[in-house]
Amino acid sequence: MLCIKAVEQLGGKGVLTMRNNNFSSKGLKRIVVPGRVIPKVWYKRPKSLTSKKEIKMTEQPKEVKHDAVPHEPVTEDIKHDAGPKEPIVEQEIDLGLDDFLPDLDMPAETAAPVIIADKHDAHVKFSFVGIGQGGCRLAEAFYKLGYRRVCAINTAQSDLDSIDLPVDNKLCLSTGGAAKNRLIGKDAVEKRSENILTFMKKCFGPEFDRIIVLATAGGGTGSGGFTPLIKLCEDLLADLRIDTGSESRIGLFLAIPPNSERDRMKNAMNALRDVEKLLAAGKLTPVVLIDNERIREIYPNATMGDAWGRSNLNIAGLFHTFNILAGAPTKYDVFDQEDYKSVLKSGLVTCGAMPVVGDLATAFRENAGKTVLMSGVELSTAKVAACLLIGSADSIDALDWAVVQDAYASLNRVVGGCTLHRGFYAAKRSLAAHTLIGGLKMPAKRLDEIARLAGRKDWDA
Ligand SMILES: Nc1nc2c(ncn2[C@@H]2O[C@H](COP(=O)(O)OP(=O)(O)OP(=O)(O)O)[C@@H](O)[C@H]2O)c(=O)[nH]1
Ligand SMILES: [Mg+2]
Repeated sequence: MLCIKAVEQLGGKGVLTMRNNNFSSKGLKRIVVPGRVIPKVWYKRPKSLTSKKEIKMTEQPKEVKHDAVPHEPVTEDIKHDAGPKEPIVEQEIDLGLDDFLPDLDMPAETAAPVIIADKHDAHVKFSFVGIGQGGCRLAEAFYKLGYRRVCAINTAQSDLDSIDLPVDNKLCLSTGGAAKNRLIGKDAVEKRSENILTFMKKCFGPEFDRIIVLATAGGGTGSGGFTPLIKLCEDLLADLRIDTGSESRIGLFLAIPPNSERDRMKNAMNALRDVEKLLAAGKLTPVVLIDNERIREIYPNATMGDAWGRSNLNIAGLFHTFNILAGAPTKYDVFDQEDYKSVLKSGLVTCGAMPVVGDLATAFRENAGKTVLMSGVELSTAKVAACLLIGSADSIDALDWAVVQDAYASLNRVVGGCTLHRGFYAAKRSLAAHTLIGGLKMPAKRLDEIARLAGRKDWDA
C-alpha cells in the first residue's frame, strides 16, 4: 500500500495522510475529504520526491472550513452519521506515475480454439496420426469412415500427395524419404518435433479422448518415426491438459510385413522390440498389430490398382464398429461404453469378424483365432474380450437362446476364461460375429518367425 504524507495548507498546519491504492488512469490519486469544500486542485508530486516524502500543495484552496485538528481522508463508502450532511468533494493528486509506467501492448484477443467434430456419433473421440506411407494410408481410411481429427506425416512429398486428406492435414518433414532406414525416420521426427507438435495441435483441436499412431514396421519413416512420435503425443496430451489419469491414452496400429518381404524383417523386428518395451512400460494402449501375412489371407482380392485401400478400410472398419456400437441402443443385450473402455486400456488388442453360418458354437470356437488381424496370437492369454453379434433383426430373433449361451461359453474357453462382453445389434446385413480381444501377450511364435527371417536364431537370441 502506498502511503503519502501531504502537507495540507488549509490555514492550519495539519498533515494530511492518505492510504489508498485507487489511482486514476492518469496516475492521479483520488481522495475524498468529508466535511470540506475543497476546490479542484492538483497535488503534483515533484519527480524528485518519493511517495513517502512530503508533497507541497501547489495552489491555495479558497473558502475552506476546517477544524484545528487534521483530518484523515476516507473513502466514499464510509458513512458519517453525525451532523448535517456535508458536500463531498473528490480531488485527484497527480503522482507523476505516467513518468514511470512502461507503455505496454496489451495481448490481442485470442480466438476460441476450434473444436473438430467427427462426422459420426461414435463413443470415443479418437485422434489419428499416420506416419510413413502405410501409416498415412491407414489415416486416410479412418478419415473415410468419418473421423476428422486425422493427420498424416511423411518424409516424401510425392507419397503425401497420393493421400486423400485435406492439404492442411498433411505434413512433409522434407528429407526426401527414409529409404527404409529406421534411423533416418527417427531423426526426421526428432528434428522437426516442434513443427509436428504444432501441426497435431491444429489438426486435432483441443478436445478428444485418445490418440492413435498409425505406422508400418517394414519401412524407414513410419518404423523409425513412431517411437519419437509417441513421445510427442504424450507432450501434446500434457499441453492440452487432457486428463490421462494413470493410464496411457496413446495407442498404436502397426503393420508387419508379409514373409515375402524378407528384406524388411529386420526393421520389423526392431520396431516390434520398441513396441514390446512401450507396452511393458504401460505407455501404449491399445496396440493393434496388423500382420500383412494374415491380411493377405483374409482379404485375398487386393489388386495392384487398389493395393491397400480396400484392406485398410476393412481394418479400420473392424475397429470402428466397436466405437459405433459401444452404448448404442438395442433391444437385446447391450455392449456398453465401460465394456469398450476396458478393452481399449488392456494393452495388446486384436479384432476380427466372422460370418455366422452353420453352428454358432463351432463358428466361434474354430474361427475366432483365424479371423483376427494378427497371426500367431494366443487368444488364451486374453484378459478381456467382446463378441458382438450383428445382423438383421429377423436373424437375431430366430437364434435359439440356449445355442447362443453355448456359443459364448465356447468362445469364453478360447479366450482363457477372461471377462467376455456380449452385445446384439440389429442392422441390415448378414449375421456376423465381431470380436475385440485385449490384454494379450505378444505373439511369441510369430515373433520367433520374424526374428528368423531377419537372420536371428529366434526372438530372444
Ligand atoms: N497394412 C498395410 N501395410 C502397408 C501399407 N503400405 C505399406 N505397407 C507395408 O509397409 C511396408 C512398407 O512401409 P512404408 O509404410 O511404405 O514405409 P515408410 O514408412 O514410408 O518408410 P520409407 O518409405 O522408408 O520412408 C511394407 O512392409 C508393406 O507391407 C498399407 O497401406 N497397409
Ligand atoms: Mg515411404
